[in-house]
Amino acid sequence: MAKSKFEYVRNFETDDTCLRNCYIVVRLDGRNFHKFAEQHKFTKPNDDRALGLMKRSARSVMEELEDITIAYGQSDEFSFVFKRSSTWFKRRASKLMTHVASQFSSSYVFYWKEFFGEQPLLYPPGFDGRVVLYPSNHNLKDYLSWRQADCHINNLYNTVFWTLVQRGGLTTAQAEDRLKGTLAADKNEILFSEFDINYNNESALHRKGTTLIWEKRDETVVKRVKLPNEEEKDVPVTRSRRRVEAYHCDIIGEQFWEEHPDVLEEDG
Ligand code: DGT
Ligand code: MG
Ligand code: MG
Ligand code: MG
Ligand code: MG
Repeated sequence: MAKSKFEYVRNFETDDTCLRNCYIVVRLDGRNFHKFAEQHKFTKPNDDRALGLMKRSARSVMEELEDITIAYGQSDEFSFVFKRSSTWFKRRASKLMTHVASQFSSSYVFYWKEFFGEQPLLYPPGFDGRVVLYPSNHNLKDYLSWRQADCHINNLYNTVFWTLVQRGGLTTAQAEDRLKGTLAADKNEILFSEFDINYNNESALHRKGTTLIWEKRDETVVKRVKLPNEEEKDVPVTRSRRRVEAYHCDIIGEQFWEEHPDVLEEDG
């Protein structure tokens, strides 16, 4: 077929193929969620409806898109890791990132009611996306550790801050002042000695964030089969099914990776 004289404009497209052998990480972050949380009356410091909706939307991303092996989320962000051998969309960064962002955003709106019930969604939320490549398992684990450490630091701060305000009767300015220059140990001590709260017993979802991975589970269903003699019989059929499982555990240490060796591919 003859090409039109306009065909050459294609050559203006830039090549954004991701380097081979690298894990492709797409991280999304809610746009101006400071305001979004205020307007939708998110509870402080953590709103389990909002976190549940983020997790549900991330699950939809993993189920609808190919080659994502692990996802990690906290607050208004989620990171998705494509396996290093993925050839989905020829590894084009813009295609991968925009598919993740749009699938996540539409899911966030689609599933809103499941988590917020009759409370209306007041305006369409948006999420930014970025792509980062990691060449080794070590780098990838450090990336995920960085996000989980961020979750920990913010959650410890927010937990003490809002406890001082909500239970201690401090103003937000006083709570801020009180926490200036404090270390993690000081914050734990305030919670423990003044409010009888052991931070380690707080919700794992809030302390550790959400990790999603694929897992194989055996599922047994009863099937009605026809025998050669035309009789019918119920027989149990066991199938191994892949499904997305959620964890709220430490992923900085080695234990998680030892228990889930299929998440990462061999280096080299
Ligand atoms: P950005 O990302 O630059 O467009 O601006 P923000 O406002 O989204 O800033 P970011 O992403 O650094 O911080 C996330 C905001 O979302 C932060 O202000 C707190 C809010 N947020 C996230 N999860 C919760 C929650 O469970 N409860 C409440 N009350 N706020 C939350
Ligand atoms: Mg930001
Ligand atoms: Mg944000
Ligand atoms: Mg954020
Ligand atoms: Mg098309």
